[in-house]
Amino acid sequence: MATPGANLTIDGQRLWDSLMQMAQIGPGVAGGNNRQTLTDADAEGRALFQSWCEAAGCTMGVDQMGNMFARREGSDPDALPVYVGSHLDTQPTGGKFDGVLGVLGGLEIIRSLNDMNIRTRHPIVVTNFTNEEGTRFAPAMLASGVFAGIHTQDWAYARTDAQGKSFGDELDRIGWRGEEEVGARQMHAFFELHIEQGPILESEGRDIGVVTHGQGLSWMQVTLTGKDSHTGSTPMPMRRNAALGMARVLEKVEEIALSHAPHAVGAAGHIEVYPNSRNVIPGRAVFTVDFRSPDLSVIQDMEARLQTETMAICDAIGLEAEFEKVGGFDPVTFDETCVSAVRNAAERLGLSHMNLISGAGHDACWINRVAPTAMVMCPCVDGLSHNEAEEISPEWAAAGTNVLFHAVVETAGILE
Ligand code: HGY
Ligand code: MN
Ligand code: MN
Repeated sequence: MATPGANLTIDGQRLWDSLMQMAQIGPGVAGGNNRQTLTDADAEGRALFQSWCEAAGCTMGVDQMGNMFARREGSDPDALPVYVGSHLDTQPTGGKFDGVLGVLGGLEIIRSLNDMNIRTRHPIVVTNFTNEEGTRFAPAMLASGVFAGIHTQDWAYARTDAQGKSFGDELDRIGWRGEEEVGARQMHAFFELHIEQGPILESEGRDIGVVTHGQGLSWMQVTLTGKDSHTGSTPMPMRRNAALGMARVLEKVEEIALSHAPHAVGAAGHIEVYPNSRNVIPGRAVFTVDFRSPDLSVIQDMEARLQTETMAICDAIGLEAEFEKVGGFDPVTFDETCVSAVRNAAERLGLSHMNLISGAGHDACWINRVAPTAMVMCPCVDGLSHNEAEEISPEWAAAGTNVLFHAVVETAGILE
């Protein structure tokens, strides 16, 4: 097998045009995207992606979680395919590149191999995993989690959104429940290109992140129960204010994360108070605490202290507390051989690079359980993501995709 030459590069303009065209689907209100999973916009984005893949000569498979697999044949049909991909769903105030770059970067590899009439030994499969974000149906990385055997399909189908709609019903409604058994596919390797979603690469002036590890994540949903009562006529000592309890707990979340500086992080992005009426003291508060660290023992310590501190706060102001773990995964170490393929590609292409621990969760974190896996990262402006102002440069997109291209093709075996 040949090693890809430095002249093996993708068409950066075509990639950028595809990114901008996909960004037209499910537009946000501030220039980004709101293409949440299993919405009509998601269905539209899926259809566009399928049309592009079929135009590039791929055959499309879809599994029972709606995961999409666009296959380009190799010379050896029995060889396990090299998979490459990410996710097309976005946050409600998402950017144009989170996930999408990894899916359309994979498609650009197929398009470039076609242009150069290059055959690989192993087939290559470009993948779109359903519901990576976990914003509409918790947890994040739901469908790649079912694929990797972490969650059962029935449990995933029963997950509901804020309107009480179930994952399974919504998947059927948009017509993207495929026939394939989830997880039946065997992978030779899996590569995911993703924007960093943090400030390190840009501040270090590096083009490429060689992702050696992914930090672990804990999503703990906390329900505080007090008593609805009148905000005007209820004397202060008689109040059982669930929102006050939540505020004090969130202050403790900040303290707990900072006590494990510099790597641990903590916050709550999902917050609900009931009945959420201007003149009713909230009798119930429901929120999800998101703790992360590269060190599992730190995550466990933060979870334990959250419960201890919450109980003390509740005792002091007459609340009850319930805890439910609604998502999480242990810190991830990616496959040495795949990571080396990424690093060698960056070096061969003369791109500045550095080792990186992924701050965000990705489908690759679950797929790493069932196949040799690695990630490529490119910088993003100010490290900003999960914000409609998320931005990358066409040059960063092309550099990341070229590294992905070389790592995938080297692993798939390029024929002379
Ligand atoms: O939550 C995460 O890290 C990912 O963006 N779903
Ligand atoms: Mn993502
Ligand atoms: Mn995301």
